[in-house]
Amino acid sequence: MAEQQDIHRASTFAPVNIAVIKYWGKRDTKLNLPTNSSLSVTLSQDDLRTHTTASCSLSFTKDTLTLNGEDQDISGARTQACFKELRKLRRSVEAEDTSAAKLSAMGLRIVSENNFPTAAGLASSAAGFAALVRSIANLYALPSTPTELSRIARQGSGSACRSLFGGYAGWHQGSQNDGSDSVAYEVAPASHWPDMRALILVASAEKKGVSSTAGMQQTVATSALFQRRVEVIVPERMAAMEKAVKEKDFAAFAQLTTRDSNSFHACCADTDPPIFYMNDTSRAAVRMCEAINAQAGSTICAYTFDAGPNAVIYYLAANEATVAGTFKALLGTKTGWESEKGKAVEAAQE
Ligand code: 2P0
Repeated sequence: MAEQQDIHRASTFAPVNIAVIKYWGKRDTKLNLPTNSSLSVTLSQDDLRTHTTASCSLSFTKDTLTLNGEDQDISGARTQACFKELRKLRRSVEAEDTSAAKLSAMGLRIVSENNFPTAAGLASSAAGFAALVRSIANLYALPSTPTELSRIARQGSGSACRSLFGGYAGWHQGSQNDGSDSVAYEVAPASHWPDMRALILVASAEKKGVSSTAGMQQTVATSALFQRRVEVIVPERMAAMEKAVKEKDFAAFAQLTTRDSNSFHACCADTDPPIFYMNDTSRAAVRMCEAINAQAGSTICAYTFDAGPNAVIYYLAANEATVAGTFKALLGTKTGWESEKGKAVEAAQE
């Protein structure tokens, strides 16, 4: 009988993050170095997250990755860059401690499960690469901080670097050509502003038409609005957004969030050929948000849209009944909001 080889294993969860100051555009497509800094809110792990188990063994003859039970192609440069960087760090651990098992030389088996629609504009790659990197870092017992891991996860998918942090996370665009300073950082932990809530309205669970990766570089190459966005608008908004989060100023947070979403989608429309991620259903959510705020006489909800038609509505727990209640009352009666499964996912931040 063949000798049973040891299997080493580690698991982790990584949450979805939804940007309130958007990342859109790269100055280096290989390293995923962005043209502007960004800031996001990490959603509760219970509701939208990737669970990943990384294992390695001498009996694994090659690296493999399955997502929701399906084998994935891992030959792409992004996944390979993550594997390579993590193995390099493990090799330094093994060089320092010669009694440490030679895990870096073993095949890796990665098994991931998302509990939300993949690539439907719900930042699935963010949670996916964050979970992949952290599970392998745990498996390799690397002494790395979330910031160090964010540098690696960024190479998998830009927005993934922010999913290494809970709560309110920023991503410095950085200025170094090697990407060493293009890392995520904590703006504030979730406990700082725990009553923030996000309601996710799934307008479509279909895969998006133009991928973020391709779309953003079309914008960089062709949009005239884009220059002003990265040079003036985003730097000002990053500072204002950090202040709004630190001061727990919801009205300022909301105004910056909606304006930045609209600025991002305006740059998409200004791309040649134009890119449209929002649809009529998305625009109905914008109007609904405005109507709720007008009725309340103050800003109690904010919308934001990523590279897809699904809306994310931010509000505070005290306004749950007014904001989430109004949206939920309309779900099921208004066509268009239901995904194939008729689902609106509510994600409460911890
Ligand atoms: C964001 N998005 O900040 C923005 C807002 C979409 C709209 O990050 O090429 O999947 O893998 O670095 O991270 C989507 O871009 O792109 C994204 P890659 P990614 O969340």
